[in-house]
Amino acid sequence: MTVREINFDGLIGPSHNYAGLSLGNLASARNAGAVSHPRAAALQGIAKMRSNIALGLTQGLFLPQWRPDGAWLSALGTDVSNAEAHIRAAAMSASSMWAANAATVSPAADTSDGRTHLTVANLVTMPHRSHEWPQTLAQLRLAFSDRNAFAVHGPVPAPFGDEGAANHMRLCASHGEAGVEIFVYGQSGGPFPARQHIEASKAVARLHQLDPGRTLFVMQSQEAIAAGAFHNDVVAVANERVLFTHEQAFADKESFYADLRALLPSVEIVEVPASAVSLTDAIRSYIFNAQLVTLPDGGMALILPTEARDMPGVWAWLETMVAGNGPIRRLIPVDVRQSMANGGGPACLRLRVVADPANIDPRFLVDEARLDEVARIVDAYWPEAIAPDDLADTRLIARIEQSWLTLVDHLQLSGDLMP
Ligand code: SUG
Repeated sequence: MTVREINFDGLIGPSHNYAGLSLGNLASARNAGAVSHPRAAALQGIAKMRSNIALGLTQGLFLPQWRPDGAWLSALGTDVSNAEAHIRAAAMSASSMWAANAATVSPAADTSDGRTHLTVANLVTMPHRSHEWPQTLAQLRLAFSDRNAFAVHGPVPAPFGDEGAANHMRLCASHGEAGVEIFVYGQSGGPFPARQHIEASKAVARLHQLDPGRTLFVMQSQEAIAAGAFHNDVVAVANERVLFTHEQAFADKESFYADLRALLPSVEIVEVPASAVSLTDAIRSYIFNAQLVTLPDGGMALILPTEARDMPGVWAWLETMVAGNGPIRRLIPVDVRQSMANGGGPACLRLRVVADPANIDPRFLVDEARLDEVARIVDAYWPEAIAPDDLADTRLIARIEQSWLTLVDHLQLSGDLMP
């Protein structure tokens, strides 16, 4: 059995647009009303996947969702032509691209029944994301249908907000070994919503049959949420025995670090001080919304957005870090600017699953050749640009629907995923 980390990226959908829907996500607010470029966006995401494959990493793919979400509009007693603008925008959102919010994943080594558990995130805090889970769950049930290897759970019930892996970290000696799972939650009361509720985190830990002695619940700092860290993965990322974090990410970092060190003595905490990179600059540059990966030669690399390279102070700190003796040896900037303009960096675009690829439906795994095919469809069908007023245009809607149908048909998933 070859258990390894697989990164499932959400392909950026043909309805990608900037509707300013996410209160507390500063990039989404800043770019509200801007013209989006869905084709370029999807090709940027594909280029990131290609670059990760070239590094020797295993790559998976989640499909965009059917948009506009007619089932959701119908449950609201309307349809895309008659809906109010904000409801229409929510029904058209391509937000499922941010696969880190698709589910929380606990690898088999951590669970008492020896299966990999996945709980689809309910995303109840933001209306445009609250209707993602049924289509996400349908894909998870297909991709991870092997019941000996996987257990796929439905969403934790409202009102307990759950935003999936974006608020979950796992530290371990190596991917295949038992780890410490860390659930990061927020407390409401600040200027922006806290999207991850502690009761949702506790429910996921129970559903996944985790060892309570190796599970930590850690509160996000209020300053981090107020500065725009709407998910913990905007201020911290973990891989194997390394935690890369901003010093202001957690409400009580000393007790968190002490608990972590007691459970995993080999843990290495790479902390970025606020004196070097302020929370504001961390969130502008998204240095923590990076994919921290173990390369086949054993060294670790940080796959981070080009925005981090474009901020001289931030980049200088990172270059000093990799020149030192720490565990992170390489910096790999990737251009995902279209996603970044809605607050989604390289780490938001992927869901990590530690498993044996042989147990996964191969339609959800990609190599260079399959990405070539997907890129050809994106090139031929995805709209070039979408302005906010276009969302009501029936020709645009027909094109978005045609794009999705062509892709899903090509990947031989239409029989399973038709809305
Ligand atoms: O939920 N943006 C997403 C970004 C999610 C990033 N994911 C992680 N950090 N893991 C969000 O706020 C903006 C959509 C808009 O405004 O049109 C949006 O949904």
